[in-house]
Amino acid sequence: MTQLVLGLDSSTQSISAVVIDIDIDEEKIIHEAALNFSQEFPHYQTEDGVLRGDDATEVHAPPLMWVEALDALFMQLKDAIDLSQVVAIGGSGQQHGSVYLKESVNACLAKLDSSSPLHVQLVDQFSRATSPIWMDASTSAQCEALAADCGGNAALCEATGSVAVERFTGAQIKKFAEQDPQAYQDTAHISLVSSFISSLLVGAIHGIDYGDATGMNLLDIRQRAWHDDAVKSCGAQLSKKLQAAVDPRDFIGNMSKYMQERFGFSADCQVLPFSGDNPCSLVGLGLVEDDMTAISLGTSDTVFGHISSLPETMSQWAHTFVAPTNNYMLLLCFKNGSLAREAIRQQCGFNWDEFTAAIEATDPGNNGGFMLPWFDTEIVPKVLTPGVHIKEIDEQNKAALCRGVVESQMLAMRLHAAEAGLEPTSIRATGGASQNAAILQIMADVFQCPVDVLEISNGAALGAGLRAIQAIKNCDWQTSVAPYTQVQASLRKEPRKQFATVYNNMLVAYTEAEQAALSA
Ligand code: ADP
Ligand code: XUL
Repeated sequence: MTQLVLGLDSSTQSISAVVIDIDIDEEKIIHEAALNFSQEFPHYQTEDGVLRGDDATEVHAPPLMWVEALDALFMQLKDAIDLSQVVAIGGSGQQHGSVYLKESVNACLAKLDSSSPLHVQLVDQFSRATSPIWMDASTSAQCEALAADCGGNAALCEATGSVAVERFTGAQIKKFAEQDPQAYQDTAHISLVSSFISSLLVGAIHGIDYGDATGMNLLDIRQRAWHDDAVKSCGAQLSKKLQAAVDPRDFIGNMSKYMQERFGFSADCQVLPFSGDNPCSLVGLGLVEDDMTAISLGTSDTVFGHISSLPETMSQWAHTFVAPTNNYMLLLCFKNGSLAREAIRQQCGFNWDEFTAAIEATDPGNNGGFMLPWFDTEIVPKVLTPGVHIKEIDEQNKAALCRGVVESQMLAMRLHAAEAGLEPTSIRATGGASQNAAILQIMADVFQCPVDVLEISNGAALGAGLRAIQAIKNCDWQTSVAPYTQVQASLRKEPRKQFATVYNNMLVAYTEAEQAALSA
């Protein structure tokens, strides 16, 4: 009998699914589907999936929209495939966003009527109508207090994997508890986007998985248990509202009766706790062993990789999350990614082909010219006042500016990734700018390791599905993910050894310039 696995991703703008056939000699993705929140569910009045208030730092989303979208996606999938063949489901959610539920939610989930959509029956179960999401930056005061309550940011980072961060859930809960104590008291359960959706599937609220829990500033990353001081700082009785965190590798239950009756799932279909989109993408890119690192060149650039043990000292630049393997992942986010490359391209009046030709017309090392590419405020390193510092580049020399911005970004990534404990021996590149071969060659030369590209459009949903395959087959991670995460051999960029010294020297100059700018 055909066995299918479903990978779901509830992201900021859409919910999507990949369906994988796991028959021994025929492993393949047989179906993909997606629904865009703002386009398909305009009655929630979101823009690109989010609600913005008068205060620009506050960004929320309506959790009921996610519920309606889940129901609609399953209705669509039911028409396209035989859902009774799905043996396991894994899922991913945008990280950090939190859902606030009343005591009655479990009773409601237990007696759902399969003739009626999920959102109609859940409408009264939220103690907070909207969910703060990862784009919310309104909690600086709470971050300061949380860090102070936990012995300072270095101690908090050592304990939970990250310094206090505005979008992380701890500070978001703390703000809610302070500003609306009655609604906080009426909240019996706090879920993340990920655990909320998997709770809907099994028909009962369950604990958050270790991976997404490390995006909250609340989990003791070593003990895999709530951190007493952090939890106390963020709200009264908080650990009760959270339940114990769960292992991302263990199924939490089977599809509920409602899901079976409404969509035709089998009673034997097992559900893994959903996790964050970044942990799931790690698996979707095939990064399940050490020394495997990915660089995503999107709006922001991110460097992330799998590590099997924690570094001696946790980097305050990086976020350390528990990975779906139950080991760890490091993630560094550079805000001035495509933003900086596009700013230089526009300043030069180039299209991408001209930008690429300009890079190719210049020499590696750019005759010593580079820049600190802080067109906007920066996360790594923390730069609050934007400013581009050009070093040894004639600003009329367009080609040197194009090479300069890319080389400088790669140097910054190499520098800070190494500080966090990531020294890649191979890199998998993804994101919009990874289609640019000249940029990939600079990456290979600066890091002095091969760079591969994967053709994956939805790494989070795929990774979620691969997590479920690993759990159902109970085989090693590499065997589970390798068939789906093959690199395109013809696109590989090899490092050119003759430029190793050039970039080692440049790294020293870059580091000194960065330190000087930060201490100015
Ligand atoms: P997001 O983070 O929003 O998902 P993407 O991964 O889709 O972003 O990347 C989009 C970015 O890719 C664009 O902003 C653009 O700067 C960049 N991009 C697209 N084509 C090229 C190219 N040929 N060379 C370099 N950058 C490119
Ligand atoms: C990671 C982060 C985002 C969200 C949304 O810390 O905030 O990547 O997970 O995708």
